[in-house]
Amino acid sequence: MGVVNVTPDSFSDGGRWFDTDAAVARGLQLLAEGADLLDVGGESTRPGAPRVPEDEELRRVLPVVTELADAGAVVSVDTMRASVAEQALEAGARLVNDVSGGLADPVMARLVAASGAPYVVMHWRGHSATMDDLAVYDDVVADVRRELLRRVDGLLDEGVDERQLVLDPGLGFAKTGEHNWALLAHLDALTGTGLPVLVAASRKRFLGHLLAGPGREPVPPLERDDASAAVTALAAAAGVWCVRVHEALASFSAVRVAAAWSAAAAARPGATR
Ligand code: PMM
Repeated sequence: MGVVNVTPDSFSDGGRWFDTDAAVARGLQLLAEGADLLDVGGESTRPGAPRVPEDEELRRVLPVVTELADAGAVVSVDTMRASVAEQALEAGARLVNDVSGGLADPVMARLVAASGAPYVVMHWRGHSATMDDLAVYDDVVADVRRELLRRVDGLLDEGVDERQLVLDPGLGFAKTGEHNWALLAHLDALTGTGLPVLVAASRKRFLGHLLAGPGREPVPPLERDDASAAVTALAAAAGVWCVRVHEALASFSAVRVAAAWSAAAAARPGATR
């Protein structure tokens, strides 16, 4: 899944694809580099970010969704608002990616149920303005799994079909770097549910800290792509369904390496996987 952020202020690529034509061109480039899906979003969720008004989010997202869908892309809309999801689906989007897992907008679950579209349910505890204060867990892997499965139950109660659901641990959303690493190292806690899993580590702050080393300023987002691709390889090997990334080419290669590796492991006589 290639990221098309139509925002002036995303931490990872803020402003680079803010204009409709630039965003569409970026989407087409990601497809050419191997992306299967394009995730179009109009609201930055970086820590501390204010909310974008609905009309502004629609103004950013709809023309880009329309043009990319018309060009044949499988488009996902990255939104917490049911109204935006609904109009994006009408404009040709085929997935809804909701970082709040339905918690930010009480209408979202019913909209998703009625649409039948695949729905990414991310682990979320609160809006960007406050989320860093909510990064408190007893056991982050068990807590995130339990809270996500509670969301799944809530969504099923509102008529969403289990086959629509994709789980996402929500790296960086009310999570410290240590929390993110624990979640990545224990992806089996989510893949073991039997639902498809999406991981979005690309260019996130914890990778910047890792590369800089202890006590140093994190390396800037545009220098985190190699580390992002390394996460893709390991996540793919761990059985995730999708990785959400800003650069498609290296992750496309990483996914192919992981697939060849797993196939060879399974092909050995007597192999159990
Ligand atoms: N992270 C961001 C935006 N959308 N969607 C999902 N499903 N999971 C995420 O972790 C996620 C997301 C923030 O990153 P960006 O500003 O680079 O888009």
